[in-house]
Amino acid sequence: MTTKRLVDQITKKLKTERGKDIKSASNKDLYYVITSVVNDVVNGDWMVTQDKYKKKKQVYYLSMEFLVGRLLESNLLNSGILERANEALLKLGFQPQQVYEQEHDAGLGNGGLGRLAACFLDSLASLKYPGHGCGIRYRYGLFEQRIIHGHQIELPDYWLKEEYPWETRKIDQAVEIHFGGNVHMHEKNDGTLEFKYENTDKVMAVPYDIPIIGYRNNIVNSLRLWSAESTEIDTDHLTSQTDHYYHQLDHKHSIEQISGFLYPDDSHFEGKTLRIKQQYFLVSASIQHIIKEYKKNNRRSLKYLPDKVVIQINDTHPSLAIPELMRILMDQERYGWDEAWKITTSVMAYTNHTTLSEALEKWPKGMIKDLLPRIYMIIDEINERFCKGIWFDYPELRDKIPALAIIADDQVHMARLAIVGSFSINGVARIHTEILKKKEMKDFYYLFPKRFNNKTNGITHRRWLLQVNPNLAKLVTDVIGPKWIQRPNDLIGLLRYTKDSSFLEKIGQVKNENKRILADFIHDRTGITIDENSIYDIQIKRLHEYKRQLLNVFHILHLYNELKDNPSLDITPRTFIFGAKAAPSYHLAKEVIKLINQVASIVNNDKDIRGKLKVVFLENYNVSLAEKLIPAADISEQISTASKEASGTGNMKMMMNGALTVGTLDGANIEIRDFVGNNNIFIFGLNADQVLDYYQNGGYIARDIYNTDDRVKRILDQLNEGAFGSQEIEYKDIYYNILYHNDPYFVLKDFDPYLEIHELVEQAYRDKNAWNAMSVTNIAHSGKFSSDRTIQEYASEIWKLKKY
Ligand code: 4GP
Repeated sequence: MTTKRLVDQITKKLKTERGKDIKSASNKDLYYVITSVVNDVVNGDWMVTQDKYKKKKQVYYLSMEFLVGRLLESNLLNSGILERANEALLKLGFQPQQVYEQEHDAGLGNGGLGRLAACFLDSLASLKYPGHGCGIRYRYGLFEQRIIHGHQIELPDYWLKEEYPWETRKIDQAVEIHFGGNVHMHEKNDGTLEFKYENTDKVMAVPYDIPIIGYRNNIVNSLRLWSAESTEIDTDHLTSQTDHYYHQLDHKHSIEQISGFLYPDDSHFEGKTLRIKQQYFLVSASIQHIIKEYKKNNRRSLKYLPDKVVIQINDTHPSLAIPELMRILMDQERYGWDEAWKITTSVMAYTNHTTLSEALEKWPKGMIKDLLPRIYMIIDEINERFCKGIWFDYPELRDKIPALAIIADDQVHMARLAIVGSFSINGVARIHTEILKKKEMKDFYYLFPKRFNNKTNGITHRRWLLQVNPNLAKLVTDVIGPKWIQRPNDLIGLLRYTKDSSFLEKIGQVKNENKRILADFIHDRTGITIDENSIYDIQIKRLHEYKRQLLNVFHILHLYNELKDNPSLDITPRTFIFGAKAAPSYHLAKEVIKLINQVASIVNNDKDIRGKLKVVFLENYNVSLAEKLIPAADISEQISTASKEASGTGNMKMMMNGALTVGTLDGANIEIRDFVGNNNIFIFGLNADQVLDYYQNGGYIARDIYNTDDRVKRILDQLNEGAFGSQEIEYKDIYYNILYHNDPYFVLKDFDPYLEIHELVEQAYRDKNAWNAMSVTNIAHSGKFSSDRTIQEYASEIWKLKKY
């Protein structure tokens, strides 16, 4: 499509679809019209793709979260018309970015796990793999964060207020889900058992499909999001009994609640009934759909389902898929237990995303029994058989049965269910998988060694380099050609330019330009003026104690104290930028947000500091904000307590954009270090073995550091005494957590090494040429962290999937 044709189409659609001409059209009108152009281009390919996939093996990625963000720009990019769309918009007198920003972020995820799912969809389609997402169409996405007087306030994110032009409602493919009721079992003449369900609550799951467009390959996969609606209202009772009418309306409302909102917890378990309803709703709808599709496309029995279908369970949230598939195979399709179990365990694969104990899903067994009686019976039987198997086949593990059983202490342990019912169990970075095997899931690894495998995470380089950093992408293409876009590993070709000073200078210029753009944005948003020549030191991620935003704040406070003592101290100016949402009920995390904001207002307004330090907390961190920040980062803060961050993916996005990592030996930082080498990354602090050893054997006393390190004492006392609070605001809880709960995340222990590494950062930054060379080395190695590599590994090693 030429630019001219595009201009014509836009003007025509403005008239026919929006009733406007170009003079009266708004950015919003243009947004809808261009979306419509993309949909026209894509719809044909979508049909053809689905048709072509019919005979292929397909993967279904079941996830409670898909954090897709905005889609227009990336859809234009993938369908190969971004440049012309930009030209057309400019010609018509519109700023492309302003038009793309009309789209509301689809915030249907919390953080890493949800964003990973979105990157995976992009890679599946771009690599021509038959793979689809199945999730929930929450009416409210992750809350919108406001900072008021330094405090986080949560507002509902009603992202569907305006029409969402990417989705298509498919009412004809709705399915019914049953909750509650009772199960009747009776023996049939042939001696087999039959299960009938009575008095269940029926919920209709209505699918909304979103196209997932492959990169310039005419492939369009689907993201299917289920919405909960009530089934037909029973009209017999409507007029005769008003009570009944109100009862029905209440009932309708409670059903719609199932897809009402996303739980705002990241790496944290909240055992609410509504949450388990959401989980079962997702898996039951998806599995019914998968079986229908299989039957439509294959004329063979479900015995062969594993040849055509693989289901990836994204964390334990969708692990009821295991008993649900068993239920359908046995109660509807009349398979016996053994055969059903064989099919199920050949279809299911499970990814673990965290070892944090507070994230472990454990449901009270009574809750599952009441809500999903038949599912409970099946889980009970899976458990019985599993425990018996251990008793007879692994007598050496008999003592451990209570710690392995799926139902224990009156609770259903979802990770155990997922492990027992899946043929593959993977962690998301090398160290994480090793911790699963050697520690968290040690006995399961002993039982099922072949099931465990590692798949280090990745990010889509199309969105996270090509789209968000066009100037860098162009510069890269200028020197190594465009092949890296299809084969991100080719970025390694950049290594040849790490000594080319004219190239390094250009890399520096691109970064400076991105920093300038960000400075303007920050000024517009917050009124804060930042020094474009300062080091942009960025930490953007969910707020969690283990991610240690607090360590970063301690560093800032230390620099502040030093400058107060000696205002003429010669330091390279720094801008510390944060973006982070805390779960609404996570008190300590919210305290840290308050602290960051308070430190920001003190530091930024202190004349003694003379602008050498600036602290910026950007509210409402989401995918779109990340897209603005990442291209401008000099330093990427990845400072989790070693052993706690399963992988991280922000670390990958930042390195791909030339930021240097300040990080612990945790998650994927280790693999980044292995590739770029110690000289191109700033590693500090305890390693995972040391941390785990302290947890197990003790030996760390936070108070000793407080007593011996004056810098630490000063900072903690300032927190405790309200030195940063105007009046009553103090940070006692943070103070107590460190000194009285012995600093569970080793902030004090890693404080000194962290300061030291930051001194090295500062020295390194003074030599721009050398800095840029390090930056290029990081970009060069970032291809290994493309989600194309990750998906390729899943496809060949777990899913056994062929490309279309
Ligand atoms: C996150 C992990 O914390 C992060 O390290 C990892 O990169 C990401 O999953 C994707 O694998 N976990 C979650 C969660 O988001 O909710 O458990």
